Amino acid sequence: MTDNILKQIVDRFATRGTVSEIKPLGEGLINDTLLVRTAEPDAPDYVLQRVNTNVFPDVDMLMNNIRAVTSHIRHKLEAEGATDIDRRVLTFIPLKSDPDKLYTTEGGDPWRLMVFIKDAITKQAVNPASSEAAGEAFGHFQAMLADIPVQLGETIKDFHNMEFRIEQLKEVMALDPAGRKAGVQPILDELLSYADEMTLAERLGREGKLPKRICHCDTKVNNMMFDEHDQVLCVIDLDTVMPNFIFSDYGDFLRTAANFTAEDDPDLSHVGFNMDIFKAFTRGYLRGTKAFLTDVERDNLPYAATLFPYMQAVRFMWDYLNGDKYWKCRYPEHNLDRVRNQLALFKSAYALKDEMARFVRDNA
Ligand code: GN1
Ligand code: MG
Repeated sequence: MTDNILKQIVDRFATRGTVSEIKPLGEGLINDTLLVRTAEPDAPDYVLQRVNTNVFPDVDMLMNNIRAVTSHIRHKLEAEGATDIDRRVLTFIPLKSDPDKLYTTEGGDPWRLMVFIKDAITKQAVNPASSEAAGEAFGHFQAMLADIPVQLGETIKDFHNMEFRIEQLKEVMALDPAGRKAGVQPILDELLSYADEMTLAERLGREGKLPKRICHCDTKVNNMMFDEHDQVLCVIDLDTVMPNFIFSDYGDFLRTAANFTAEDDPDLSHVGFNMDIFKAFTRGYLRGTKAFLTDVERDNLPYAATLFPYMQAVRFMWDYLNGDKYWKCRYPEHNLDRVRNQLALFKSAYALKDEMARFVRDNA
């Protein structure tokens, strides 16, 4: 895509300043993200993002959710008397032609623009101190959204529904479109042997023992911005904010932060569940969610810590068998390395469940 077309896209939005440079930003696996620099020192820089409509087919629903969430959080922060609000919640820019519209389809695909948060740090890994801050911040994020006055849409249907993810894997196994199944049969057998146990959340939900709350649903370490003092500024990447079991936000953070290595490290001797990160994050999360967490939710936090590496292994395997259509892959077996990594992380966490349960009990 040429700079000129990108500039035309940016020009649809009610921005300040003149664009001086547009360049790639970050490493998201789903949407394409660019940094838009402006020439004037007093004009903000922006983040331009193309929404992946294979993943998010209903862009109106998506942007309505995002508008509801960001304005609700902004009001909460104002009411709390928070300072530096522009760095603590994302600001999406409306179109010049329609102040109610937060995306353009100039050039064919949907694009949106938000203010680039200045002097913020994103991390691929955290230490115990920043982990505790993150736990409290995600708890606080859920608490702030507990009374959002609108019903949010499910931007990806059944996104963290473990029963659905198992069915999806079984479907692709039956079709085997890429002819890869025979080569990974032992891993499939191992994955599916945990299926009953790992679908506990859906059963508890059906029995009325587990509520759905507004969750972020992609609480990876790199979806959070920190300031120069290691304090969490804000949570980014709001596409998946939707009603879900709270396990989503708790479990997915630990999946990335408590792994001793990256989710695609092919060297499994590096993979393992870091209890120091678990303890720090859990302490922060229990503090941030004190006002609303139920006993069933709290007692199942160790299950949630195992659920997300498991779910991610199942999802990566689904994509591998399907011929790598969902996640960007840098080499042919990239998804399979991700599967092996997440399965190893799952087993490491699984072996620590009793220790986790003791910690949660003692710190509740
Ligand atoms: C995707 O876009 P990104 O990298 O934040 C995925 C997450 C996975 C993650 C694995 C909408 O997140 O659910 O955990 O990749 N998001 C979607 O790297 O599927
Ligand atoms: Mg991201």
